[in-house]
Amino acid sequence: MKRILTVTACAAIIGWAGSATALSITNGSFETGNFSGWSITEQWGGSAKVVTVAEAFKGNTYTATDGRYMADLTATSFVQQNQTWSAGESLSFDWAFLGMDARVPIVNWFNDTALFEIVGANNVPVYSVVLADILSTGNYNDTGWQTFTYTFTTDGSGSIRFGVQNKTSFFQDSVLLVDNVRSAAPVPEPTTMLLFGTGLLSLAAVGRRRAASKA
Ligand SMILES: [Ca+2]
Ligand SMILES: [Ca+2]
Repeated sequence: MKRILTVTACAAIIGWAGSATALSITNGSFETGNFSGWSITEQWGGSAKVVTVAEAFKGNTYTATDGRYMADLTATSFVQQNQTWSAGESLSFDWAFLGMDARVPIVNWFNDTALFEIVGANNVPVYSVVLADILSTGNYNDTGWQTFTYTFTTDGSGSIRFGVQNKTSFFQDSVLLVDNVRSAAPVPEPTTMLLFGTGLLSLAAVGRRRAASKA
């Protein structure tokens, strides 16, 4: 009987471990002071830096939302990190868009654009959202710090990617600040919780019997 209970407890623990979050963000707050754990793409004079302070066009000053450092992505540049994820997991991060350009109406020139993307294993974006652009923010305007949360709908692997694109010209480089990239654990499934609970009860039973036999 004791052996059966112990096996049940082990099975419960394995079941619990199997439901742990699969996302594992490395250096998501950039507190190493660099892009350790991230890969960088810089195009057309853009640059990706880790900084402690950034200034918007109209003079607003930005500092990190978590710790001391944050990512400063100046158009056109991206950073990305390989990840594996499970359906139901969530990813959150803080971001601010510092518009450094003026959009030309109708033709939409110079509409610098900040993006968050999920990139599939074949390096093709499977999800892409415009966090902000000059159109939504206003000429030479900045958004203040915002938080974005994305919930994965299927199991998968690939990369998470942040960046900002210069549009129409390579001048007046808008900036995307990112900090505190973090995962949120999925809600455990009821069957897992039941199994885990059964395991705890079994462990308690074994412990009680051991205590009784010693006494
Ligand atoms: Ca940070
Ligand atoms: Ca620009």
